[in-house]
Amino acid sequence: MSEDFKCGYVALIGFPNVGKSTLLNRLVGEKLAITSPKPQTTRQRLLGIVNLPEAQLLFLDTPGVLDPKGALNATLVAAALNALSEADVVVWLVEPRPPAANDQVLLPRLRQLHRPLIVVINKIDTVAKPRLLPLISAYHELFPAVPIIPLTALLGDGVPELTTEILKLLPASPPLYPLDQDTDSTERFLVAELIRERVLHHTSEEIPHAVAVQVEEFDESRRPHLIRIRTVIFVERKSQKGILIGKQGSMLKAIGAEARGEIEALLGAKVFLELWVKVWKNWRKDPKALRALGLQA
Ligand SMILES: Nc1nc2c(ncn2[C@@H]2O[C@H](COP(=O)(O)OP(=O)(O)OP(=O)(O)O)[C@@H](O)[C@H]2O)c(=O)[nH]1
Ligand SMILES: [Mg+2]
Repeated sequence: MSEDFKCGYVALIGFPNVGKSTLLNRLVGEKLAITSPKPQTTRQRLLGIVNLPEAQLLFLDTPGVLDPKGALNATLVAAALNALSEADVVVWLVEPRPPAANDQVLLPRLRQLHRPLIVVINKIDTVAKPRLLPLISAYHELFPAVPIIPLTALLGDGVPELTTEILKLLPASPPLYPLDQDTDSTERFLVAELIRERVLHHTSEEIPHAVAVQVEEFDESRRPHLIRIRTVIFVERKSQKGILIGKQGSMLKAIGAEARGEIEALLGAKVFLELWVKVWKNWRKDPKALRALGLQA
C-alpha cells in the first residue's frame, strides 16, 4: 500500500429529506440506504464504503436533524450528531434554497466544527440555472472558506466533483476496512430496512413514523437455493395494523411482493418472506422498545 493512501470518515448530514441517503447510494453505487419522500426515513447511522485505487472513503449516512421532539427523535438526532464527531470530513447537504436562519440545531455546530466542511446544494435538477448562482453566494457568505458543490444525487451530475473535493481533505491513512467490503451493516438489518421502505411507499401520515421492522428468523441453511426470512412489522395502534394489512391482506401482500424482489437482488438468492404485523403500543416513546429495535444503544 502506498504511503500516499488516504482513508477517513465522511459524514453526510442535514435536515430530513434533503437527499443524504440518495447521495450515499449514488456514491457507493449500490442501494444500501433506503430513501423516500417522507421525512425521517433514516433512523440509524449507515456506513457506505467507496474503494478507489488511492483512497478508501467511509461515508456515514445519518438521520435528518431537526429540533428533537419525543424519545425516538432525540435518538435520531443523537445518532446524527455522533457521526459529526466521528467524521474526518463533514458534508452538509441542503435543499436548493437559501440557508435557513432558524436552524438552531445544526448551524451552531457547523460553525464550531474543528474539521473540514463541504456544503452540498442538492437537487439542482429542480431549479432553473439562473437561481443557482445567488444560492451559492448565500452559502459562501455563511461559510466563506468552504467548498460549495451543487449537484443532483438523484441523477449524478456534480457527484464526481464532490469526490474530488473530499479526496483533497481526507487524512493519509491505510484502509480501515477490507477492500471488497461496502458496508458494515448486517444482511438482517438491510432486509428489515428494505421492508420498511416498501411500507413507507404504501402508507401516509402517521403510519410511516409509527412503523418498525424486525427480522425474527433468517434461515440460510439452504442458501443459495432458498433463504427463509420471518419478519415482524410493528405499529403503535390497532387501527394502524388494519390499514397496513389492507382489504383481505392486499396491502401487506403488495409490500411483501415488492420487498421480496429487492431482498432477492440484495442477497443473490431466492427468498421465502413471511411478514407479520404486530401492535407495540407507543413503542416510539418507550426506551425499552427503542433498545429492542436497535434504535438506541
Ligand atoms: N429531484 C431530486 N430529488 C432528489 C434528489 N436527491 C434526493 N431526492 C429525493 O428526495 C427525497 C428524499 O431523499 P432521501 O435520500 O431519502 O433523503 P434523506 O436526506 O436521506 O432523508 P431522511 O433520511 O429522512 O433524513 C426522495 O424522494 C429522493 O428521491 C435530487 O438530486 N433531485
Ligand atoms: Mg435518509
